[in-house]
Formats: sequence, C-alpha cells, structure tokens
Amino acid sequence: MSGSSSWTSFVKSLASYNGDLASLTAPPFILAPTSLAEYSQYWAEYTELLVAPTQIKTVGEDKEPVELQRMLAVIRWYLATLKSQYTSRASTLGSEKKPLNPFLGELFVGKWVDESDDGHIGETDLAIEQVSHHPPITAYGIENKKNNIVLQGYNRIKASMSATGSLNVRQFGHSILEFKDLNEQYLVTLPHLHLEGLLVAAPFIELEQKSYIQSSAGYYATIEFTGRGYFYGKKNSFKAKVYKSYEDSLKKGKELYTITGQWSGASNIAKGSSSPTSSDPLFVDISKQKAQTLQVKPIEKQHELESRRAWAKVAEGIKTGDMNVIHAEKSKIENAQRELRLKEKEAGTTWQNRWYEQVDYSKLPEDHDAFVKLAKLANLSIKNVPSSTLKGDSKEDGVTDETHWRFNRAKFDKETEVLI
Ligand code: HCR
Repeated sequence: MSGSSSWTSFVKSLASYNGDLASLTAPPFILAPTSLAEYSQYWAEYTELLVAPTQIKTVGEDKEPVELQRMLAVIRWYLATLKSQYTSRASTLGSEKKPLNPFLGELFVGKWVDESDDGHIGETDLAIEQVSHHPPITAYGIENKKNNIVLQGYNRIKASMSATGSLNVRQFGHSILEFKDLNEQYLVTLPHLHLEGLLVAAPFIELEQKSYIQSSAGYYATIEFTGRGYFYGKKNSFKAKVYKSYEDSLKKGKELYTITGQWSGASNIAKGSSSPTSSDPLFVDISKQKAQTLQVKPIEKQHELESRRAWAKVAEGIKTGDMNVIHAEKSKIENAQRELRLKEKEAGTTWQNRWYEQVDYSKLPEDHDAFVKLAKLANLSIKNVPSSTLKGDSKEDGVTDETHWRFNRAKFDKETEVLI
C-alpha cells in the first residue's frame, strides 16, 4: 500500500461520493486499469450457461415442465454472472478497485467465439455504450444469433457511506433476457451491494437484499443474498426460492425448489420449501464452470470511442503506478469532453446516442415489449427507482419517471464504423 495518509483522505472523500466516479481521487494502487463501461461484459462470460436454457426442449425424467427446467437453468446462468460481476477484480487484481470513469459515448465491443466441441453455442456479440455521463449510465446489448438469444439492460449506481464505514451501492436498471425462438423472456433485477474492508485498504463486495427473476411463462424466483455466516457460514451466500408464480410466493410452503449455497461456488437444490443440505443434489458449482475470455480487436483497429483505445495511456500509467501519466492522460480525455460539450452547447445540439434509446413506458401500451408485462407479473416497480423495488414501495413516492434504456438492434446492425 502506497502511503496510508493518501488512503485515509481517499476514504474520507468517499463520504461525499454519490455514484459519480469523477468526484473521487484515489491513490494509484487502488485504481483498476479498466473502464467501468467494460463491466457489463460480465453478463455473458459464461456462454455455455447463457445458451443452456435454449437447449432444454423436452420434459425431463422428473417430469418437470420445460419452462421450469429453463427457469432453473437461467438461475444457474445468473449465479455465474454474479461471480463475474462481483469477484473478478478481487481475483485478478487482489481486491476491489476503482474503475475508470467512462465518458459519454464511450463504446466497448467484442465477441465470445464458440469453444464448444459440437458448435452448439455459436458466437456471442457484445455492444456496450456509455449512454449518460451525469448520472453515469452504461447500457449493454448481447446477442447470440445461433440460439436467437438477446440480453439487454442498463446500469446506474447511487452510493453513500454508512456509519459503519462501508460504502453502500444501490443499482438502478435491470436485464431482459429473451429466447426468441422459444418466445420466452425473463426480467432480472439487480442486487444492492456494499463495499467492506475500506478501513484496511482491502475493499471487497458483499451483495445484499434480493434479486428477482420473472419468466414470461409465470415462474418466479427470489434470490436473497447474505454475507458470511447467515444462511451458510460462508461468504457470498444466497438462498433462492422458485415458485410457479409471484402470487404463490405470498403463500406459505409454495416453493417448488429451494437452492442454497455460494453464488461464487457450490450450491445445492431441494424440492419444496426446506433448505437443502450438502447431501442434496448439487445445483451448480460456479467455480468449476468455465468463464470465456471476450475477444476484443487490437487497439490499433479500434475506433477512437472504444474504451481500450481511449484509455490506453491512462491504463499504462496505472499499470506502472505513474501518477503523473495517469493525471496528464486523464485530464486530456476530460478536457476533450468538456470542449465537446461546449461546442454542442454553442451549436444548440446534444450528443446523439449510438445504439440505445430511452423508452418512456408511461406513454406506451402495456404490450410494447416484455418489460412491463414481466414487471407486472412480479409486482415490480417500472418507475425509475432502485432495481428490485416492489410496486407500492415508499421508494416510488413522488417518482413519475418511467423511462428506461433500450437496445436498438436495427441501429446496431447498421453500424459501419465500430465493428466487432
Ligand atoms: C461499486 C463499483 C462501481 C459499480 C460496479 C457495478 C455495480 C457496475 C455494473 C456492473 O454490472 C456490476 C458492478 C460491479 C462492481 O462490483 C461495482 C463496483 C465495485 C466498486 C466500484 C466503486 C465505485 C469503487 C469505489 C472505490 C473503491 C475501491 C473504494
């Protein structure tokens, strides 16, 4: 650790942090050489698990309906995304780090090639765009043409320091997973989290509260997170309950399945409402699943808006711990952005988003897309409130905004400058 006084003043500055990374000046050892825009790739690193639900087409030996089997497969994939999203930096960089603050219009694209023996996975393409800078919002679209899967969503965070010295992070946004050939959609909400270990300069993430998964076939799952010791005696614990419908979740003993374990490791499954023990069937061991590396074009072939090209010199400074380079190169990007905004102001124009647009659901019929239908089935708020907020919750009070970011595939398909 380089200088405990710089760490102490950084931790103090977290007290006024609201979710906008621009307001945080962190010591170099805690910086990640990666833009926050890249983090949405974590939704699809486990391509095998992403496509697995689409391979389930027949009633199994246990006579479970295909839609229920697929819901379980979606939960397996979701657990894998959590391992990627929330443990990647700790496992590759030693602890959680402060990512680079994406600029408006920043892009991150790539593909996961099919590494299966029989070619059943196909290529999975990724298109991420920083659609807003104040507040920072990242939107993503992921497509697997072979299995006709589209996953899209967006993310924004709000943060605040707790009295106990941990950083609480509320996520806004959600994911929508579509299996187009099956005409099946899933709404996935995002968990809240907090960063612990700040006082000892070794931050790590704990997830908290609940995520929900609602399938268009009706099946509904709650995934409840706790830290070490509550359900399971281990870190990254969760308990998932699967129901035939949201309504069933309100009644006692209606669980079809209960799953407990670690979202970053092994979990077990049992029928009904009793928590499984380790002698019950293994649901999945995420630590034994293979995350695939995204293929990204070499920097010289990237567009100037692409993350790794834009941030190359800053990332180099972070890797070599050279604060002068970091500062100078970051300032160049920030100043260029300021100039661009000034020019837009003078010209009376605004930045045009590339592949994403805001959809105002208050002005649209309910069947416009899957989102409202699924949110309604799961009794979830469609307002612009923290993800996983239920309808009628006090967090909805005074909020009228029902706009959400959506992937415009047609625009992406017409893209000629930024190629995957
Ligand atoms: C909280 C966080 C920025 C936001 C990151 C999000 C929520 C972004 C969307 C991804 O889909 C999931 C995700 C994963 C990250 O775990 C989360 C980040 C963890 C740390 C970072 C803080 C802003 C960093 C603060 C500085 C620390 C090191 C004290």
